[in-house]
Amino acid sequence: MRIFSGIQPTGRKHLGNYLGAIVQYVEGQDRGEAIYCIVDLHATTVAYEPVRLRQRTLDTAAILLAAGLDPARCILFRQGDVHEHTELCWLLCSVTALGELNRMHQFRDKSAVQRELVSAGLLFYPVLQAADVLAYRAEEVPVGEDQREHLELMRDVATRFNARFPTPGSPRSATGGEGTLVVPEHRIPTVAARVRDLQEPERKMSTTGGSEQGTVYVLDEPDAIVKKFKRAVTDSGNELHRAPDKPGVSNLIEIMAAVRGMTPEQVEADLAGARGYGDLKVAAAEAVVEALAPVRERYLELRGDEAALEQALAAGAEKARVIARETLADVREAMGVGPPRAR
Ligand code: AQP
Repeated sequence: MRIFSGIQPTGRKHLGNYLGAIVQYVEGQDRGEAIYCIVDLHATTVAYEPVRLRQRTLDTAAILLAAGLDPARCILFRQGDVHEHTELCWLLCSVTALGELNRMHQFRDKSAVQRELVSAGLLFYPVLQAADVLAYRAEEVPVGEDQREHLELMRDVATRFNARFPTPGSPRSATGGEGTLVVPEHRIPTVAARVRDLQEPERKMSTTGGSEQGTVYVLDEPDAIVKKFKRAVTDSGNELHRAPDKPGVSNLIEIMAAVRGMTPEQVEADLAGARGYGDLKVAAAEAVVEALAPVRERYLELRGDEAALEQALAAGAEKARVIARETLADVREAMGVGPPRAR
């Protein structure tokens, strides 16, 4: 089983990124051949500062390593170091429908808030994302719920490519069809797939567009985490169980379940003796502090050694390139691009 996922280098990774993606990445190392990419090229699709992008790439690498990624058990690299991603992105454009890109929620939401320029990169973001995954012929992509739409587009692109450019004898796709590209499946967690903003529980916790007080960062100090949970917006009533009209309480229960490795039902049963929302907030804060404090401590140790982080990313890129180069050669061959492949 080959697993691939990408994460943007925003230094301030939050609890949604942690539960929706990072925890799954760590667990993926035990289930298969895990490949994880810090997608610096994706981060250039909105306004950004070049110097900060480099810094944040290292921040993100340090967070991932602190959370438990082990370069001996996975491939961790920076997207911009493996040029095959951008070439494949261009080649996949030939089988990507413009209308589909225009309809993507993320494009619509993010383009609406760009003040100076809506870049074409923002529109093509999901094609580059498709290239990231398809370059490795990954079978599984761990992501949060917000990426479901992009995963569907990626599957359409791979299926369309295989149909448009058939190559006999190429690897079998995950869906059973023959083709150069593997059609991947998403892996969305069953609990906390969409962690919500603590202040605005109808919205997802988010790097852009969320509230500062409602966003718990992986690197927040324990006191700050406790404060944010204590101020979390809850709902009317005082029952400690999940319900569609209780997004705030449901969110806290799901967060607790995810960090404790329990089901939400077990959390609800444990809370049977609790006195109300105050107890729930304290219990959720304690559970999150317990999970994030060691990550923060390890991060502080790792982040100081930039040369070691750069070296780890470079070593990961070497390994990634070997796999991506092979796929690109097959894609070029199938599409009739460049000279025939020497075998
Ligand atoms: N609220 C969330 N709950 C669960 N999973 C989430 N993810 C993001 N938000 C939540 C998952 O985190 C992974 C990395 O996302 P990214 O690379 O897009 O990083 P980001 O830009 O910092 O994440 P945001 O917060 O989603 O940014 P905005 O809101 O600015 O677009 C992905 O697997 C994602 O599903």
